[in-house]
Amino acid sequence: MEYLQKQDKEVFKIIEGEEKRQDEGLELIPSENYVSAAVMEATASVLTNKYSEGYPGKRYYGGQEFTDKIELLAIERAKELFNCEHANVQPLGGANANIGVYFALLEPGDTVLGMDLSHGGHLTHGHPVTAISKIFNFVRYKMKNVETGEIDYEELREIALKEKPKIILAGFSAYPRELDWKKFKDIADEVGAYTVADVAHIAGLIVGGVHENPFDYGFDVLTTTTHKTLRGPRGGMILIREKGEIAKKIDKAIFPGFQGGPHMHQIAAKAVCFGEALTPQFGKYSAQVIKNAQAMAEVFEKEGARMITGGTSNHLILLDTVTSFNLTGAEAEKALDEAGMTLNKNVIADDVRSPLDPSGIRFGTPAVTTRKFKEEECRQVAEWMIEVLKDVQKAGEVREKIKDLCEKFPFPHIFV
Ligand code: DSN
Repeated sequence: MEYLQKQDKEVFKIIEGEEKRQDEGLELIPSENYVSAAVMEATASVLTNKYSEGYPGKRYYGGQEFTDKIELLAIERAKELFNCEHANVQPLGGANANIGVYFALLEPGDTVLGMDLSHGGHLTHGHPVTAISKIFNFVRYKMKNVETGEIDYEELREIALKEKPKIILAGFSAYPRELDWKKFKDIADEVGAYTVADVAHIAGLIVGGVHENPFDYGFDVLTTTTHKTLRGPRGGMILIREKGEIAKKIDKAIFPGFQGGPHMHQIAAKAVCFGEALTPQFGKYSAQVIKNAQAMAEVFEKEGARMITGGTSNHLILLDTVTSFNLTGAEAEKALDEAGMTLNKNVIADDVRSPLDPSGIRFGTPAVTTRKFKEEECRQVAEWMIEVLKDVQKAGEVREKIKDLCEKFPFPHIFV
């Protein structure tokens, strides 16, 4: 960053501070990761200068020789990764991807059946605080058993038969288990609904071959971000199983429907990330993410701590800190932050506390696995977490140990 350093020391110093924070602390937020230097270079490239409204071959500005090539390359790689016929790589984020799908497939007032926020769903699955909840009608399903994580598929079917949703949305941002894609698809077929899976959290696990792909069960559409387990730049994407009407409607909904010019530098970085995800190393990475999360869960289990669903089958863990350590989610987040472990407070199923100070925390292993942690290091991190959660005064002491560990595992810049 030599130019930035010379021209604007103020900004340079802030970014430098963030780099140090990322380097010396542990990133345990399950929706974050470290990108490769190649992804970063593409993100910082001259493509940031270019306007490209439209789609390859059909743009509203001149000078698209290279933007068309990069978008087509990203699309081809995305299709190969997820085994589908169409991809829209323009959504600026996961929320945009979900909203684009609603506008493509629904009329105002139509119903979407999605997962309850406190049971793991996402704001864009129709929480009343969102703008989309004023346009569409969102109804919710939940887990049947919070201790095992089993979704109440019978209730889901009953709600679907009663409410006649046009979309059944399977997906989550805080659920530590796998969903039964087939059950969702069967219920959707019974009521004539589209099947949409929001795989933002598990996209990397799917393309790495360690979680099932909803397209294998006939899902119509997948939405995702590109920066979580997929380990790419911040951004979103929509994948459509078949070329045809749904794909056309989705393209129109994104542009000109509700986005303007796509961010071509991000699309270039998405192409780089997809290239990385197509390598065999990525499959090993994905498998290790889950092994690492399960190693952490074992330590919490031995401690007798209460994890929502009793453990994890993916990259994340939800811990009830009030029951286990007599700390609210906000208190736990703060203490662990002071110890150099970044994670987030999170509501747990049917939480009686507010989202700003809920009953639990959410953490996971995508970033530390990129850092090359294996089960041994993850078990150690879980033990340090417990030490701090039992006695918040230990935060400073643990921070030093984490700094030492981080020195041994500097976050890597080159992956392939
Ligand atoms: N903000 C993301 C997460 O942390 O899960 C979801 O969009």
